[in-house]
Amino acid sequence: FSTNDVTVVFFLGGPGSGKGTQSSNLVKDYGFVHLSAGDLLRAEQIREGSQYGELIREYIREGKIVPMEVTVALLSNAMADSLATSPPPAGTKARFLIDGFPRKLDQAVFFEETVCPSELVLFLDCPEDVMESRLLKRGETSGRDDDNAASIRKRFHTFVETSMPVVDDFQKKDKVVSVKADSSIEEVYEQVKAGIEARGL
Ligand code: UP5
Ligand code: MG
Repeated sequence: FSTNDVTVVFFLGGPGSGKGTQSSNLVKDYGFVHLSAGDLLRAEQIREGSQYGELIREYIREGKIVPMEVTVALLSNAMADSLATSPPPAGTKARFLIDGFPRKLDQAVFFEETVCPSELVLFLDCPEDVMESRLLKRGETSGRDDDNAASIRKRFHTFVETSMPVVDDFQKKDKVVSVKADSSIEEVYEQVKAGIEARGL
């Protein structure tokens, strides 16, 4: 597909900051197509015949970042599929909300060079203790391999060491809309809306 036909917004924030939750709102109100890198990896992990199943399982449990070739291929395939099955109305661009990616500087560069540059980066800023209690609570029912105390600690470490530098880099380029994410779902969403509308999206 041509990058002229799509608008890409990256949606970043720590584990449990609320990316998935807020994405549903944004899909409803702004016509975004939501692509969660984590969801795509979990689907690939259980896909029959996948050569990456074991690798993905191991990386996710350890809170490590899966080699980007795998993730970028899943994302760009999902974008192409979406454009093929539900193309945007004539004269409009498809809007992709890419949740939980890029998580490492080289991934950001690689994606923007080989797939599509981003228009904006939406960042949910949430204290670790709030994210931790949300994830432990979700872990009671989520069935996610990484919603346990040990994996959560590793995910936080990776986020601080490896993923925050991506946000900081986009901030230097003035592409970030940052929203405090420790209030209610509704309150966070009001801030998200105000932030992206101020940027003309
Ligand atoms: N909740 C949400 N908002 C709330 C609010 N305002 N008030 C009260 N509760 C709130 O929310 C988490 C929980 O909190 C839910 O129970 C929700 O109801 C509640 P959610 O919206 O799911 O938060 P989210 O930020 O999406 O959390 P998630 O756990 O999905 O974040 P991660 O970034 O950790 O997970 P992801 O799926 O993106 O990645 C998982 C792993 O995949 C990574 O650790 C990594 O190993 C791998 N990965 C890669 O290797 N590469 C990638 O590019 C992407 C992922
Ligand atoms: Mg999520």
